[in-house]
Amino acid sequence: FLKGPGTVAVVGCPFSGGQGKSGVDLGPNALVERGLLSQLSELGWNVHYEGPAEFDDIPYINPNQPGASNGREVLPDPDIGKMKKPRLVSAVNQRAMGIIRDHAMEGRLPLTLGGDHSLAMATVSGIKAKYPDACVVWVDAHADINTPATSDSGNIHGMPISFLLGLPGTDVAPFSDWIKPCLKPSDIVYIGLRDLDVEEKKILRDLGIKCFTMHEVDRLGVGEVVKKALKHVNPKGERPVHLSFDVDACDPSVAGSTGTPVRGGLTFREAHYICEAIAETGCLVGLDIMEVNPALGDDKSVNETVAVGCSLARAALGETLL
Ligand code: 6HN
Ligand code: MN
Ligand code: MN
Ligand code: MN
Repeated sequence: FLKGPGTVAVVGCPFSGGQGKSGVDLGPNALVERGLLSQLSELGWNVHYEGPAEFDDIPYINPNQPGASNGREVLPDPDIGKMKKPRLVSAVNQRAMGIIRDHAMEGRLPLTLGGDHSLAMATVSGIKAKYPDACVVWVDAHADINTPATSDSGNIHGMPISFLLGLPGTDVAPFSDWIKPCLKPSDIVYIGLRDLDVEEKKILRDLGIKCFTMHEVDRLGVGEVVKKALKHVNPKGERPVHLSFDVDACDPSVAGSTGTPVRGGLTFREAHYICEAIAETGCLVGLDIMEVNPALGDDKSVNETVAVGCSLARAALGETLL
């Protein structure tokens, strides 16, 4: 698979429907306007960008969002069980999955800019379509492994992993029309966890999913954590790696402009080290930078969070300190 800078396909996904706060849909443009595309070119990548993905014509828009209908027909999107905006989230992810899969099929490395983390349904499904043996490194304060039944919030950005694993209760339309359970518990490793729902802890333990919480980062140091994490999912260094980075993995003092900040997170260097170490493997085939919300926090927080989103992407795509 990909070694060294080739073509990166930047896929902006301006989408907030997997959670309740508006503004995360502004993340992709904020990252691009900060200069991400030219920064990646300077690293030697051939940068392919077609503008943000177009979701406005998907008819299940949030009826509470002012002006969101644009005069178009709005189909109702009542909850399915606890899931909020299920038809919208499914339709957006189905479209994004096609875009990401096609870029991967063309040999490009998809860099998906969120948008909320429900979009990982699309990114992981798209990467797995091209690289069936891919493993996933999930860097997040949260495990995003609630099922529609275990979720307290009903927010689908807390559920993508349960759909990708095909856990009980996820075989439900409209998601089941297109999501194929494509991950095994041994295909994923978490780094940075510190805010898990009770039911999520039970799922993680029952399935034996490898987790390096902030407790392990504290005890072992980030260098050892990444080494062990990669040894778990990619022991021979032969598997393609997808990195899904939720910026709320970082401490709020580093990336505060995000919808579900949790204190006690990764330092600036720890977060970048994870990306640098994955870049060094030469195995990266897909990258997500998720949950940057430029509508939250003061100007300083927004500026720093957007800058960190860019610098994490650069680090994962090979930027070195020397
Ligand atoms: N994220 N576990 C909580 C929930 O609502 O299910 C939080 C999820 C956060 C999701 O940050 O991508
Ligand atoms: Mn997340
Ligand atoms: Mn999170
Ligand atoms: Mn719960």
